[in-house]
Amino acid sequence: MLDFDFICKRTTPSVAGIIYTFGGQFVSKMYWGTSETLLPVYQSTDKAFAKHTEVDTVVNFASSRSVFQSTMELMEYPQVKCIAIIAEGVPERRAREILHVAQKKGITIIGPATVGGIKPGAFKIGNTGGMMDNIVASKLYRPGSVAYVSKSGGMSNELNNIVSLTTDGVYEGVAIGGDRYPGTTFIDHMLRFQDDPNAKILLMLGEVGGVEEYRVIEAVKSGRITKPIIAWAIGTVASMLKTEVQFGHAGSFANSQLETAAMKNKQMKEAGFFVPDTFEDMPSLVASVYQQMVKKGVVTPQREPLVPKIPMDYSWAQELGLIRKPTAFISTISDDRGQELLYAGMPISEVFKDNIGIGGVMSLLWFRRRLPDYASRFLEMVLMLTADHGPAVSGAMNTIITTRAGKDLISSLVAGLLTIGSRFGGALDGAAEEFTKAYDKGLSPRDFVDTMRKENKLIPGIGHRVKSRNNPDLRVELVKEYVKKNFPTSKLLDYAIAVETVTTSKKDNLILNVDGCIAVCFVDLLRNSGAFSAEEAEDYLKMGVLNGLFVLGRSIGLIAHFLDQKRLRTGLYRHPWDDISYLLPQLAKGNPGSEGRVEVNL
Ligand code: Q5B
Repeated sequence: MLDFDFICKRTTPSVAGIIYTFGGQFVSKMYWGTSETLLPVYQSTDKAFAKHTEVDTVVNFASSRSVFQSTMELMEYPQVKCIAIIAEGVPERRAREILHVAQKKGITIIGPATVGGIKPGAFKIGNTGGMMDNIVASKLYRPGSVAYVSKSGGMSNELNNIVSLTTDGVYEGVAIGGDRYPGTTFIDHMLRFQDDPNAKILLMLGEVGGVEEYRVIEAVKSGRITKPIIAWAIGTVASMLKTEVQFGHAGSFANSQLETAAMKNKQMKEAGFFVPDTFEDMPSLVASVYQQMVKKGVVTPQREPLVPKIPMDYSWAQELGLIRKPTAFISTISDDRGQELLYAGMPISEVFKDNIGIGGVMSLLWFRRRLPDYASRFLEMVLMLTADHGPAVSGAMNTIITTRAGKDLISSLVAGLLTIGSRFGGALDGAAEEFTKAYDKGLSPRDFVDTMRKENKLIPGIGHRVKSRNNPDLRVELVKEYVKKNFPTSKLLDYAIAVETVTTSKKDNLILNVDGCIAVCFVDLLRNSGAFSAEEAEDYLKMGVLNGLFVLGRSIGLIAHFLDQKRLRTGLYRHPWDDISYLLPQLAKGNPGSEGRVEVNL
C-alpha cells in the first residue's frame, strides 16, 4: 500500500498506523520509495483512534475466525466510515450481522472475501492491482475517468488491464467480494460513481447468481443513474452445461432463470447499458464508449505523466537473477533455509532415522562428515566422562559461587567455563601438541620429560591434584580400555603411558590425567581412523578443537551445579576470614594501627 502511495507521488503514507492487538511492537519499519519509514503499531483499537482522529477507513486483515468480532468493535467508533474486510470464509450469518449494523450506522463495508479496491493516484486497499509492475502497466498511479465495480480481485485485474489499454484509465475500482452477502453491492458503488463528477464512464462486471444487477437496472430505468454504463455478467457458459454450476465464488450460482448471466445481460442491454455480445468484445466496446465521450467533450484526455520508477525489492530481484552481491559470511556446516534443517547436508529427519546420536551430530557439525561408529561413540564417551567431577573443582566452584550471588543460568555457566584453562580442564590442546611433537621427533619418553623440564615447562596432560598412581582416575582407565579395544591403533596413547611411567617415578600424582589421555587418544583417532587426511588432522590440532570436548562435556555438570544451588535455595557465599592470611604491607613505625603487625617482603 505504501509503495502505491509512493508512486502516486503522495507526500505522506495513506496508512496512519497498524492495529495489532497481539504484538509487542510499537513501530513497524516499511519501505517508502528507496528509503524507509516507521508506522506506529497500536496494541489497542482505543489508542489507535484516540491518536488518529482523522482516520475514517480501516482495512481489516483479520482472519475469518476473528474478523466478525474485530469488525463489530471497529463499528463502535463513530469516526469509522468505511471498512474493507479481506478475509475469506466468513460465515454468511456473521456477514449479515455485520451488514445490518453497518447499514444502521451508515458505514460502507467492502468485502468480505475481496482484495478491496483502488483509487488511482490516491489509495489502494491491500493487494488490489497485484504487484507494482502490474500497477504501473495498468497506469493505476494516476486517475482516469472509468469507475468500475466487480466482484473479485481477478476480475478487477482484468478490468484494470482492459481499461488502461482502451481509455484514459481507471478512476476508481471496487471489488465487492464473491460471497452471497457482500457488505456493499453493485448499486451502492454505482450510485457513488453517479454522484462523483470525476467518474465519467461506469463499468460493471457482474456474474451468474444473485439479483444485484437488477437493482442497477432499476436505477437506470428510474433515471437515478444517467451516466453511460458498460456491463457484462460472467457465466454465460452455464447454459451450455446440463446442470446448474457453482462457479468459483460462493454467490455465483443461479437459483432461478433471473439469476443466470444470459438473462442479466439481456435485461441490462434492454435497459440501455452498453453490453457486448461476448466478453471478448468488451475491450472494443469500452474503447468505443470512451471515444464517444471524448468526442462529446465529457472526457478530456490528460497528458501522460512520467511513468514512475518503483524500486524492486532486493529479495525479488535476487530471485529473478537480476542482481548478485558478495556475501559477508560463509557457512559450511548447517542450513536452515529450506524445508528441513541440514547438518552438514544431512536432513534432521535422517539424523534421527539413522539414530546417529550426539556423537554423530558432533561429527557432522564439528568435522562435516560421518565418523566411524566407534569414533562417534568415543566422542559421546568423552562427554559423559567429563560431564562433572564434583563441586570442589575450580569450574564448579566458580559456577556455585556465581549462582549463590543470584546470577542467572548463563552467567553462572559462563563463570565456570571461563575457569577452564591450561591448569584446569583446558590442557587437552597443549597435551596433544607437546606429546605429538615429541613423538614425531622420535624423543624417548625420558628425553621428552627432561626437555620439558629444561625448558621449565609443565607437561600438559600430566599431573592431578587428587588422583595418583595409588588412587587412579577411573575415567582415564575407561578411556584407555575403550581405545585399546576399538581404535585401529593407539600409538600416541602408548607413548603417553610410557611418559607417565617416567613422571610417576618422580612423584606419585604425575599421572596421565583425563585431559592428557583424551587428547592423545583423539590424535590417534584423527591420524588413524581414515576419516581425515594428514593435513586435516594437523589442521584440527592447530585449531584447538580438543579443549572443545572438555568445554562441551563440563557444561552439563556446570548447569547441574547451577540447578542444584537454586534447588537448595543457597544464599550468598562469603569466604570466611579465618581461611585467608591477611599479609598487608607494614605501615611506618609509630603510625596508629602498626602495633603487632608482621612485616612481609613480597
Ligand atoms: N609437576 C594438575 O599440580 C596440576 C607437572 C609437573 C611435569 C607436570 C599440575 C599441572 C599440567 C596441566 C594439566 C589438567 C595443577 C588437570 C583437570 C580436570 C579435573 C580437575 C580435578 C576435572 C597439579 C608438584 C611437583 C613440582 C612440579 C611437578 C607438576 N605437574 N612436572 N609436568 N604437568 N599439570 N591440567 O598437584 O620439583 O616439586 O617443583 O599443572 O594437565 O584439570 O578433578 O580437579 O575433571 O575437573 O599442584 O580432573 O600437575 O602439583 O604444581 O605442586 O607440582 O610436580 O614441577 O615439581 P599439583 P604442583 P617440584 S586434570
